[in-house]
Amino acid sequence: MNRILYTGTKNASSWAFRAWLALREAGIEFEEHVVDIRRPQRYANLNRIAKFSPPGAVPVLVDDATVIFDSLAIMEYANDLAGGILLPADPKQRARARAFLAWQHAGLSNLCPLLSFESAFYPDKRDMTFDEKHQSARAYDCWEQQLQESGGPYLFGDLSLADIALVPSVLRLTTHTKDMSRWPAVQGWAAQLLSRAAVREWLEEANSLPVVWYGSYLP
Ligand SMILES: N[C@@H](CCC(=O)N[C@@H](CS)C(=O)NCC(=O)O)C(=O)O
Repeated sequence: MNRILYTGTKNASSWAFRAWLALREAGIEFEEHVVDIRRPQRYANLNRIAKFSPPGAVPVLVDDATVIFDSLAIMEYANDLAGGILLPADPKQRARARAFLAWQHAGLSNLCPLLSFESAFYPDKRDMTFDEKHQSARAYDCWEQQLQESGGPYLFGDLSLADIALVPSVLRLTTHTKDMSRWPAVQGWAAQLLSRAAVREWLEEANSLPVVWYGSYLP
């Protein structure tokens, strides 16, 4: 077996985090190669990735001769290798879980570009804009309802790819939201997700790195 996951700088690559986490939660063995995606070395490093992976981005999973170059595809592959344990067995619930994955993959109502993953690690957080508050409240309402329907502790009862895909967003949104009291189930779910061993392992390393600052963070 020769399975290599090319990931990114741990406080700067939410897509790599999702793929890495899905493989870890699925119990799949892999070798990890961290690609430094901070500027300016980002360009040379990603050019090297582009030699074997068309988008020239991370994450990429190279499983023997097979190159899987998108976080969502890697997550689904991790689930397949683990016999489907990371998606609900019921087809309707599985489709709902995939809808959550797709929403996240498409940028979560444009919240991800506004509040970058990097910003989750800034020691001082700016106030959210009106639009960010509105969009994040919409996401929280939806997660709250889903958690109430399933009874938790995760969105579909057991941990699934839907929860895993949302970890980076949960981190960046909850660290910017001053009052979560309207969403008690989301608060419990977020605490449970962020305390998982694999999540803590990634975040411990991410927190030890110098922050990756973007001037565009300030409105
Ligand atoms: N849709 C891709 C997005 C991957 C992505 O944008 N990765 C960033 C790092 S988190 C990257 O490598 N960007 C380089 C680029 O797009 O030039 C996925 O889900 O894997």
